[in-house]
Amino acid sequence: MEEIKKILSEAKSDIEQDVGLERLIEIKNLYLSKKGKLSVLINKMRELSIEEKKSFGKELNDAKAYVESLINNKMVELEKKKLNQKLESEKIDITLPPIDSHSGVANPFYKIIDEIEDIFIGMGYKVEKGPEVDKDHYVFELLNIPKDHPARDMQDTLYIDNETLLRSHTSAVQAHVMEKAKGQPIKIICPGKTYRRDDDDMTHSHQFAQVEGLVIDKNINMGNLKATLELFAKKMFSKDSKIRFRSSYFPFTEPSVEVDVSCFSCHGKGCNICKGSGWIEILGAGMVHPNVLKMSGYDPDVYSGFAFGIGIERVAMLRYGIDDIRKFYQNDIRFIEEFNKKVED
Ligand code: FA5
Repeated sequence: MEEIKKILSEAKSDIEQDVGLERLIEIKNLYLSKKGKLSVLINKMRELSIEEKKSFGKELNDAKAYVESLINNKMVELEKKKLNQKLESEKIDITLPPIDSHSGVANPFYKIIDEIEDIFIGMGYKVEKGPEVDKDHYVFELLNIPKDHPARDMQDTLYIDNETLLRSHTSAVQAHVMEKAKGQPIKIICPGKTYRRDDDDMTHSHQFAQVEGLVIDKNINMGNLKATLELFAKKMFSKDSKIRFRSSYFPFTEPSVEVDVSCFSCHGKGCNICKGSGWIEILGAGMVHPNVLKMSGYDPDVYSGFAFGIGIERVAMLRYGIDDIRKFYQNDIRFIEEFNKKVED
């Protein structure tokens, strides 16, 4: 009995030391394994009477159970400690300011296209797409501009070979859409990039974008065109901005007009942006020429139509007070961010 008490107190003091998990398992083996200090005391039973065996056996079992419970409690305590240490080392201070990160923003150019599309979709237009690298046939021939026509000089074109070119206007899409429509009514817009050998300045770029519009049906007239463009201008700019129609010439429309909007910078007084005129030209338009209708399979005595080509960057410049078209293509992140702020406001 004395020995049980002695071993028990040894075990208690061993367990109470500042031990780790590994050492605790060693202690468990030291006292409770088959050859452990407490387990081997069973051999003493042989020397005892039946009565003594009973009380010694009980004392020994109780001692083993006690040591086991001490070890289990210590194990729970050590695991808790380990978990707390882990939590402490992985602690996140949610009060710290976030790391400054730059997320990408859409190029302003696409935001303007979205805005223009929304306005025309609201008027019942469908959005079409056409190729940027196109055939002379679609960019010129089907638009009433044959090979030796002087109107080809109106747009200095970038050719890839004799027949293939970078489209100089989105009007090329008119020809594609009419070909597909096979004599049926049309009401589409087509936004896209265009290319010309123009000299770059504040309002001109060799690469720019247009939105083409085309409506063909019975009884379409110039009044419909005017109302459509006026509504577009009112929605895109303020109600106060002024619009001016100037008669013009395009081989694929008759009559033809150019449409100007009052200059955003000088409000019509004249400045270097509008070259002193007070106006900035944003689009060309007109009634689809009977030859164009005929070439694409429409009877001009039954069908008529109007078309327009809007300069997208010019619209963006007017709408958001951007003074130089070249900023759209320089990819300066400061400009893109500043522009996005203006759009969100
Ligand atoms: C045309 O391109 C005709 N296809 C428009 C048209 C369509 C007329 C349908 C009739 C019917 P124009 O060359 O004027 O027309 O260009 C139209 C618009 O594109 C201009 O008003 C202007 O806003 C823009 N634009 C033209 N050249 C440039 C350039 N170099 N840089 C930026 N914008 C330009």
